[in-house]
Amino acid sequence: MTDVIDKPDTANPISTRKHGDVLIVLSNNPPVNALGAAVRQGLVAAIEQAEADDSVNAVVIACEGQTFFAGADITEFGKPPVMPWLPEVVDRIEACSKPVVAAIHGTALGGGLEVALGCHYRVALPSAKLGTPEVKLGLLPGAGGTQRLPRVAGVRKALEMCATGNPIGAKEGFDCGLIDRLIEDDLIPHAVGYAEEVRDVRPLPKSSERQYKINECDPAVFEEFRKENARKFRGFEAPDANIRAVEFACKKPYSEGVIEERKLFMELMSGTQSRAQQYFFFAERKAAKIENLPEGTQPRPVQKVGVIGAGTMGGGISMNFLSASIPVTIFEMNQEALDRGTGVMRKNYEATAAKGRMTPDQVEKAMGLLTPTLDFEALADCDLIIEAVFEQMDVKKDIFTRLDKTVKQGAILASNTSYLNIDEIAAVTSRPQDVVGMHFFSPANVMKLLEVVRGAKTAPDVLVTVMGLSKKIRKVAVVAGVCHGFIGNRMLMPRQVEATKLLLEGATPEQVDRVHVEFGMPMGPFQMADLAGVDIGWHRDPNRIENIRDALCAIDRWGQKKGAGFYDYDEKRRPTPSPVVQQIIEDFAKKQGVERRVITDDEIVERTLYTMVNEGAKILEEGMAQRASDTDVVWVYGYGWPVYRGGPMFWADTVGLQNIVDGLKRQEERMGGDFSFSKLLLDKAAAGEKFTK
Ligand code: T1G
Repeated sequence: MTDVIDKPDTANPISTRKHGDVLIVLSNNPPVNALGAAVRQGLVAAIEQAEADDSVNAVVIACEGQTFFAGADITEFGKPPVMPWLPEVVDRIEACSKPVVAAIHGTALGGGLEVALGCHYRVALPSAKLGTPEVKLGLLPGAGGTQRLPRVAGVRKALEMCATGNPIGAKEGFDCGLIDRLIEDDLIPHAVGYAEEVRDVRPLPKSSERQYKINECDPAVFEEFRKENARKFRGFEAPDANIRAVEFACKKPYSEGVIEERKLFMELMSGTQSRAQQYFFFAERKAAKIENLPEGTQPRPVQKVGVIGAGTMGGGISMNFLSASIPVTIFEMNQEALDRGTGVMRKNYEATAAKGRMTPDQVEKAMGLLTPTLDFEALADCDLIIEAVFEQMDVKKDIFTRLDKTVKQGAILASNTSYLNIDEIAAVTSRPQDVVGMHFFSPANVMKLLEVVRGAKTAPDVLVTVMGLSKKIRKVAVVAGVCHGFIGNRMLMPRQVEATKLLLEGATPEQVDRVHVEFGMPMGPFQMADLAGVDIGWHRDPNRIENIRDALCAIDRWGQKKGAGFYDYDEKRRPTPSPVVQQIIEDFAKKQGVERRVITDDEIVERTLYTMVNEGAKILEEGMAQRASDTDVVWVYGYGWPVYRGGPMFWADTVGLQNIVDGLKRQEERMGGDFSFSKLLLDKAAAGEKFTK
């Protein structure tokens, strides 16, 4: 859009100006032209102005700044509604007696796309994106989108956009009929030209009146779509509501469809899932903010990244930067390891290209930015070096000692450690202020979470640099303090401890895992152990058997990679309960004199998830996380906590902190009274407070 934007007048974000007989309606409501009350009022006023002015024969609606309207103003949700409602605004635009053209750039999302659908025509820059991401907020398009979109773009496209929330590009929009013309550049002048072309076309093409794309729809598409996405939509309410709304558009006239849409919208809006997903939308953005930084802290330039270790993590980490067009020098100790690592990276890229998500040229471009080396000195001129080697403190200390002697001053020295003490690592260097933790989650080129571990001496500009870089490499970064396991893994530990104790007391691995999967987790603790490797952190001495895990590892039951762990696996890695494991559990229980009993599903939730909440509260009270919502961001993006439950701390608020405390007190009795409560949790429960807003 135009480079220089007048200072926004937030009270009057909509301005109009005439170009010949075309009225240009412009929104200037940074940062994303959200359709707040003033914008809605301004749009209606502009349409009235166009109607009243006989010298106006057409209208163009466009936006200043980074994007066309990016949706309703989410900050207005839950507050008393201010007229006009968005559906009325969209209907008013469509009812205009003169053609209205939407000029789209950036991301026309949610209510923004609905405004565009209310227009008679839509033109867009090729770089523009169009979407209905309401489902990601636990909602559905509530301003006619579920009824207009299938009529314009077709039913299957509408289902995909509404139920998944994934945007499409302008070209795809043009191909399906959602966009009438792609404008290469100078969007507004060309949109005005388009408006001049269509000024006399009648009848005006109204999205709500188009029927042919509805009529050609095969009713079987709905069940097919549900089946195709059953796994992805499991546990969520909003996707099926979106499907039902679109289905309704195919059965009933528009006037009835919008009533059904409104009913479904209000049901979702009043539900816990939508509240959780709206909370999470802001939680994710809040995580990017670092509290109490010196004013004006600027990032250091990062033109070149070094990665030490070309194993699974080092390779995955490197791919994040290569995909963001940042050159990477990757160091290994021997050629065989280096070749294996770079080979895996290429294979991963080629697999992505095979799915059509990258072109072969992009693969070559990414791999072309990679410099494999056996020469440690080759890291000397990197601006950021990330160590991704064996999780052992002396190995890491040795590397950081070498880095300190080799790498230019001002470079950032990061460790990918998932548990170890960053301050201890920093202490072996002469530059602890340049040392930081960057804990990527495996597979590093896929998982979005990045824990940025702030050492006691980590400089503010190092943090600002890494947080900014994380956005560039499409990660969601959360700042963590230096403690064992930082945020995510530290909360994982008590969950695993309780899950294992439940086995001794009478639960089975499949029961514990089923409870977690029914809760909404992608897998339970024992499925996760088998996937990651039961032998992670094992002392490797088959004669030293102190717990169930030792017993499994001692007989080579290391998890999926060995075809057996807590479960037995067939050649397709399908799990079945193992009598061998059950016997091991019972033998251990007997040896430890544990009285086995029937364990209820509710107890499993209490024992595993309430203890996680308690640990999360300790993390907060120790200042190891900046805010409770950061903990939630870690667990949603790092471990697959169902976003429709907000995250462990949001969920605890919905359970009620006093109920959490009561559940933990029941546990304390079972344990003979030595449960370590978080003081913050006890205080908040006693005061009737919450962790999250
Ligand atoms: N309302 C209010 N604030 C919003 C907003 C919105 N819709 N979208 C973004 N912001 C804020 C955000 O909180 C952040 O604030 C700043 O803008 C920059 O955002 C009736 C009911 C548009 C792709 O779901 O996907 O329409 O942290 O960091 O990375 O059917 O924002 O700076 O204070 O994300 O460049 C549907 C949500 C709403 C779109 C830009 N629309 N937004 O990404 O910036 S529901 C959405 C986005 C609806 C109707 C229904 C992204 C973006 P702060 P950002 P970005």
